[in-house]
Amino acid sequence: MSNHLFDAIRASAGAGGAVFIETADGRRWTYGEALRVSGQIASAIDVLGVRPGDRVAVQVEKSPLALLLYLACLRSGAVYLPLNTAYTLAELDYFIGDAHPHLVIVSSKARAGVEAIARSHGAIVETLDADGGGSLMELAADEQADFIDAARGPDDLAAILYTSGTTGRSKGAMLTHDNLLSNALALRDCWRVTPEDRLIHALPIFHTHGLFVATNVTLIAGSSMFLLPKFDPAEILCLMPRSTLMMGVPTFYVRLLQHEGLDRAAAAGMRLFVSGSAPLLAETHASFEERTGHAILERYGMTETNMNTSNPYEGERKAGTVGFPLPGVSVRVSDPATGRVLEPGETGMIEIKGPNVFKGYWRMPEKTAAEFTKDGYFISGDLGKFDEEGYLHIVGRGKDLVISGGYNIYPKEVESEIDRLDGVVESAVIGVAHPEFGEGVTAIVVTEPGAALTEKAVLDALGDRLARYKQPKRIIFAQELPRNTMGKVQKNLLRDRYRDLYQKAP
Ligand code: MCA
Ligand code: AMP
Repeated sequence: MSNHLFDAIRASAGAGGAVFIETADGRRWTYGEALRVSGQIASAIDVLGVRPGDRVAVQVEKSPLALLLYLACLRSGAVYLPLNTAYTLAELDYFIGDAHPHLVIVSSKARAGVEAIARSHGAIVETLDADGGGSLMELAADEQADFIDAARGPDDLAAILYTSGTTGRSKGAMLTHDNLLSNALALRDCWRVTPEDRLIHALPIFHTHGLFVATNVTLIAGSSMFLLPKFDPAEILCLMPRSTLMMGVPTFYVRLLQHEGLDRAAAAGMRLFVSGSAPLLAETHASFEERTGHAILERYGMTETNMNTSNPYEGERKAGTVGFPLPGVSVRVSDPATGRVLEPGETGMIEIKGPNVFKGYWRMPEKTAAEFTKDGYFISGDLGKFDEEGYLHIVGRGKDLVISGGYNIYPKEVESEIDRLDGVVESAVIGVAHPEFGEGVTAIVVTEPGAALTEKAVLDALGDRLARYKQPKRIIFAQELPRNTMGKVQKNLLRDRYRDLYQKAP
């Protein structure tokens, strides 16, 4: 019996004594220990009644055990469903109701709130805390480590990751064992990751970037990582002399550049800096190279497709581009109106096909069908063009999406929450250039005559409805929203009108 992804991880995990994870306090987890403990957790999950194909929803703080829980789910054949720790109970209710997990794992302090929601959807709850406490590890401690991994083929589901939906509600992207394995192998080879590498891991582990790109590549290369609970520039600068690799969103690099400790000496031992999840400004790329001597390598991916393209390891890492298609991945630019595949220099819809592309949206066959072309390419919603040298440039988004600090926010979801408030006629949520987060979520709100709504009142009302990063940085009240002759709100005009909102006065 084989388990497609975990067998490959096991084979590349290297000698049992090699270090997989080191935490800031110097605690080390070897690959041997990771195998043993993930086996115990897999046994505990089995005892709790989780069967292959069942979903296990996980909303826990980042920690080594949280990663071993992910491995345990792969081994038990469960479908791992990570959830942003910032999600409110209202948001959690939707995910649990939609995915119908058998088991929900949260921190001990969140248990009381989540229990009723889970029970109403027929799920059981266990706990896992950042310090290793909680009921799950109590159960696992009594279990054997020699768990027999469930048989899972390339096409079986390994994970569901929710992506924000253009129509408001999130869609669960179903990712298979081979989606994850093929991508990890391609990235390991492209970025020349070896057992000698040590990654600075400061990303959250509930999204593709921190969970699959950073963690799966480490596992499949048999390399090691410093696992940090969150991004802290001073801590990262301290770790650089003992590290070789870092992966981050553009905000990481903007914040590192604000730190006076960032210079050539600090980064001398580093081999590679990777950026993704949002556009890296060419000026950030240039400043970083000037300060450290390193050209950041930018790559492009999506939850639905994992990684699609990457700038080269050897050869020019062209600022403002996302490089070439990964081996085995086909990327094309098409005319959205006619479907004609465009020539270099022509801008159109970026479309993707390959072993990296997901199986579809959980229980949404029509939405899935709508996102693919007749010949099987996934329609990304990103607009781009290839240049004459074959580098892909992302020039805009065809989808109404705000990316703030690497997190995606769909305006419709925020607008729906604002529109339900008393005194609100309508609202438009846009992304406005922000020096630190790339884009800042901004709401333009039209109120009923005489309504006494204030910016603070709107923000307070959103407090327990939307995760913090989705909440507008500013609320602007307006008499009306600009509309075209079809009655559609002209967000481009609003983006233009408020484009300097977050720029500091010179
Ligand atoms: C925190 N805040 C934010 C964000 N993060 N606001 C908007 N956007 C954000 N991303 C708020 C906090 O709630 C707080 O608000 C204030 O900003 C300052 O918090 P701070 O502690 O400074 O923030 P932080 O904890 O340092 O977080 C910033 C961060 C973090 C490090 C950039 O957001 C982050 O780790 N982002 C990475 C996201 C990521 O991994 N994306 C990958 C998705 P207040 O003061 O009002 O309370 S995967 C993906 O996109 C695809 C597949 C791909 O290609 O990778
Ligand atoms: P997500 O839904 O979190 O998977 O985010 C995917 C989206 O992030 C893509 O469709 C792009 O719009 C954006 N994205 C990811 N990487 C990059 C990049 N390097 N440059 C520009 N946009 C990016």
